[in-house]
Amino acid sequence: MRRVTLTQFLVGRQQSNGINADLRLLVETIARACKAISTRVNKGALADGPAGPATSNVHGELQKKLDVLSNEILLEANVWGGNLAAFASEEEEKPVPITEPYKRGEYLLLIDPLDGSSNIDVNISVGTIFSVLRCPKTPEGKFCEPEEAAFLQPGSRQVAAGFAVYGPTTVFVLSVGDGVHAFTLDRETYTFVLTHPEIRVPTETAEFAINASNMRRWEPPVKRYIDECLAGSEGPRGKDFNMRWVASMVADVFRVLWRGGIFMYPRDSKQKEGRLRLMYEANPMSFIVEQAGGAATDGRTRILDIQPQSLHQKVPVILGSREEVERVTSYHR
Ligand code: AFP
Repeated sequence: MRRVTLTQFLVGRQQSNGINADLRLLVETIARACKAISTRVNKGALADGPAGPATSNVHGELQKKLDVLSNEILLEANVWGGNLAAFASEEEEKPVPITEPYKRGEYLLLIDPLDGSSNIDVNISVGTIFSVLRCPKTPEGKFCEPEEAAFLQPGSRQVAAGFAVYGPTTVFVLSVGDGVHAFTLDRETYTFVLTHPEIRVPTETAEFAINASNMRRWEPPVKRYIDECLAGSEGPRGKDFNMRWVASMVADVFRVLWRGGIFMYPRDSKQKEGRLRLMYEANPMSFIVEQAGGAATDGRTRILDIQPQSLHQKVPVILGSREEVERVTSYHR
């Protein structure tokens, strides 16, 4: 099969008017930054110089140096292209507007620079998640000031989204609104090569992903769904289920995309809005899963329909094989 690189794929989408040059440059720049992050992640403890002062992010979470470095790599890569109005990140309290001497463009980029970072020290896959929106315009047609309010758009307004998984291979998963495609990093040529075109989430599954240690805190519909899975072939589902939980959303979601499954981080009596962030975790992953034929709700509402209230708000997440998500959502109703 002829190898198609990410650049060739994007040029093809541009020529068929699926995307414009600015969006193509944005995706290529993000992918290039992910290559740099992948190289740094793969060095692991070999790369750490003298232990620098640990810092904490806006949520008070201890930032491992790689979180901070990944955020810097993505910001520096995207500041000069003239295609972004501003940049929002899990690691930045406020959006970072593009300022002089750089030119602003029409897009807003939101990222989780290093998702799953608590897994770094134990050599488990981590990744980068990104979401692209358009900067809103005033009635006169001028771009709005790219402050927090400009970002608070429902996930259905995303023009592109995706994620990288830094695992046994580095995979770059992308949708520009016409399906989901994954590219594997060829470390000999250092290029992303199309390896998983037109990914479709299997509608049925026998595999669920949830952090079962929270079981005592779940709401009844979630408890009912998981109990039925655990009852297996003797229970109402009439088949046995398997469980996986990597605790890196990028790894769990890639598995769901490729072999089916349901991924759940529901609200519970302790984490009342769940744990995952709407704008740069749930929305991009929900966009990808829906583009691959799956479904994503917060238990009651389609995630992409949620009107955000703040940049770092959390949301319960139930996503994956459409039949399973619809079952869990029906239990909530
Ligand atoms: P970290 O980035 O703090 O490791 O959190 C990862 C994450 O946001 C998401 O990637 C996982 O699905 C989820 O949290 C794991 O949460 P638990 O540690 O509660 O299982």
